[in-house]
Amino acid sequence: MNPLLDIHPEAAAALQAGQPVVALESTIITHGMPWPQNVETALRVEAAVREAGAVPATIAILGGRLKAGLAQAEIEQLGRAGHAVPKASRRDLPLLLSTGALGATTVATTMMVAALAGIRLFATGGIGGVHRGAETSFDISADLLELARTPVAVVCAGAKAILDLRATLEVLETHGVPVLGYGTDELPAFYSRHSGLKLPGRLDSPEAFARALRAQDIVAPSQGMVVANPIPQAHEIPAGVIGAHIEQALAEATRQGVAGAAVTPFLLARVAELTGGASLAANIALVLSNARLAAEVAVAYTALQAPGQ
Ligand code: PSU
Ligand code: MN
Repeated sequence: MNPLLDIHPEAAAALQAGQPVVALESTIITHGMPWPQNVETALRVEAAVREAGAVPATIAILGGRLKAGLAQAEIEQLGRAGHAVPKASRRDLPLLLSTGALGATTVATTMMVAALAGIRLFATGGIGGVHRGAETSFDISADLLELARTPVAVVCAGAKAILDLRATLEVLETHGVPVLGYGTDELPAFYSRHSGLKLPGRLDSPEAFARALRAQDIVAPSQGMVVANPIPQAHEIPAGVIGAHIEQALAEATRQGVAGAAVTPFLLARVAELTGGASLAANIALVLSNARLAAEVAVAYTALQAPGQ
């Protein structure tokens, strides 16, 4: 057992018994959505995982400890504090853990903690990626490098079009990370189902993803996977509608000199403001859909691990 890790008793019991567990991140709570929708959504996402037959484990840093599985009061504490909670990516862990601080885990650090706890599936909204203009800013999310070295599958709706999606796919390819579409061979673009970018493959059922994970366990046991699940049709915002708002948010970020870890939260908050409630409703719908799919894959994956399989 890792000396800095606390696994919630319910998740620990499920892992011990070989039952399905799904990790969830906390930066989406503190920096990805406004209060109180962030807390409502985090609790609904946990309920969606349970309904599909798995145990949720929301991950964060509390009091200098890595937490896999939070109490409802802890989720509320993070959600109310919002942007006041430090965003914790891989490079931030030594500082936050040694000073006893609170930290909201990104995709990268949620993967790290999930792997330490023995959790193979993780559901979120979108991953970080290569930012537009990265050829001069060098702004490439640590999420991509984590996917290359940590064996956790991230179920997401692709990456937001605030990023350079083509370059994001290229970096994932360079690092050997499988990006597989659920019922699609095109990278979903978060709010929109289509990006025009072809994926190397598609799979059409949770069982098919479970078999791919099992194959990866054998052939590349230290790598992650992106399970790209398009936003449900009814909640889609077409690229043509969201595009202008993204352009405006990007221009404001450049003008105001926003840099480093502040870039993603700035753009997410600005796009949400500019689209009114529409983008938030879409965001909530896709996270719930990803949570359900992650739980279904986790159920199928643990069935494959059962003795005699
Ligand atoms: N993309 C979203 N919503 C989010 C994030 C990304 O659509 O909430 C968050 C995730 O926690 C992701 C992080 O890991 O932003 C990426 O930040 P950065 O680009 O600074 O690595
Ligand atoms: Mn960055």
